[in-house]
Amino acid sequence: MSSSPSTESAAFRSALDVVRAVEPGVADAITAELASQRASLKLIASENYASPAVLLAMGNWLSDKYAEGTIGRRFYAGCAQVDTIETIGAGHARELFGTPHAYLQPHSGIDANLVAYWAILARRIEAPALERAGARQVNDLSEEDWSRLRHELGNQRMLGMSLDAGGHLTHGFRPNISGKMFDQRSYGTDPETGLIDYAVVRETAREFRPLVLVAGYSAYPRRVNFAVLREIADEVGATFMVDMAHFAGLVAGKVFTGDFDPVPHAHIVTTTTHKSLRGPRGGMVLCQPELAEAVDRGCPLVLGGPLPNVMAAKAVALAEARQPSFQEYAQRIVDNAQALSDGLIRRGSRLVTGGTDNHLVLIDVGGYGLTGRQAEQALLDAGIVTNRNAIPRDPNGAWYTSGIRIGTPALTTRGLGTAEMDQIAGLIHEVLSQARPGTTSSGAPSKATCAADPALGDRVAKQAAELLAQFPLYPSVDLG
Ligand code: DSN
Repeated sequence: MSSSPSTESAAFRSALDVVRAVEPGVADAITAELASQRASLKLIASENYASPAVLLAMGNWLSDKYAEGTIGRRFYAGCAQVDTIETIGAGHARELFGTPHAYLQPHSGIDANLVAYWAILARRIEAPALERAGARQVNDLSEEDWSRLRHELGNQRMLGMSLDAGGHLTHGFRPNISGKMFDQRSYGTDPETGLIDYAVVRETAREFRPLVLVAGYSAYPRRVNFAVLREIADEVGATFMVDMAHFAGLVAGKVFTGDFDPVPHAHIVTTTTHKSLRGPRGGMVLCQPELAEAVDRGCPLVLGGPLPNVMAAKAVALAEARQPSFQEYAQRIVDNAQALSDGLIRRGSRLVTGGTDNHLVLIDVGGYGLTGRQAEQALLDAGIVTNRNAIPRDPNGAWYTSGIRIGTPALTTRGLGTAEMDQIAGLIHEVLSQARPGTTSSGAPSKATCAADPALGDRVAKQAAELLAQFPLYPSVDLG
């Protein structure tokens, strides 16, 4: 059952009136944010629009409650309602993903990954060390055993996808904490096809023998065969972890099934809840029973106190994702990404891997003679919101980059379809083919600036606005 437009408008208006009475600047910024989101052609692959029910579940007194610990085992009294909410949310997650255990407390995808790494280390390194020493917990260890265990915990190996191939910072990128917690090595993609070469992953795993094999991506436009990766993990004795933050909605919506669904293949799966899954900003961990106890200790051993109001919103979003309409939505995300990709290729764009089979497309803007930073700016000036992203073996590095990553979850929520995606491909191509690399104030070439025709930018922005006007965002919310 869904609420009526007038109820939703009244709810948001009343909430804003209450905020405005205390700090009008904040109420005005919230109102302006809705106007800005309504006016933007949002192609950021990691963003979406949560439903009014999800948004409203977050704004209440659940926010006041401390609830460290886990369901039925808290470090604070008075957590009955938080237990109820976390139980409902975890139940939805278990049913939706077909997983034995779900942990809703991580505040973000990075936090979820840290909880997972901690749980793997706790289970595979700490628990056997305690057993060997006849100790119940680390505080019982002798100084010598504790020192040996700390050394062991700090010297385990991780094999993950490299950042420039589309992996995430937390998959062992050296500057990130994951690259410092673990002795890490990366697998990339094939220079010809741009695809993961499973034979190379196998070879690297055999040689490196990681404790943890990580799969998942934030900028890889293809499906991943998790069955093959699990086989590799088993062969070398690694725990197989999948970070499905980007494509959780495609798993929930049964677009990725069989070998391409990570849940039956991985020992542990992490995700955000706000990308293609369309919930509140936050994270979640799903795992096999042997890791459940260690995962549940995530707070307070890794995380700060859980946010019960956000867990309430996660529970609402997971209930929404169990509706049959979510499966249609997930399929439309991929149909739209493929229409966008086809439209770009037809017009001459160079795409990493030559297309997509998920929710994102990675344009190699070197084909337009631009850096990612220049392309991002030219598109923004034309009302198209994207983000620059490194491409495999990027000649411009991680800051300027040579790629533009675009994704369809948000515009699909808004109702745009494949015909509109083709129009958008036309607008993107037009802007990028007209933009030229800029110069610094002294006239030297600049990787950061671009020279674009303002009249073209204005015309494309107008066309984008006309397109968006046909697909109102939050049509049930009228702030007056
Ligand atoms: N920031 C997310 C993304 O845009 O993919 C990943 O952390």
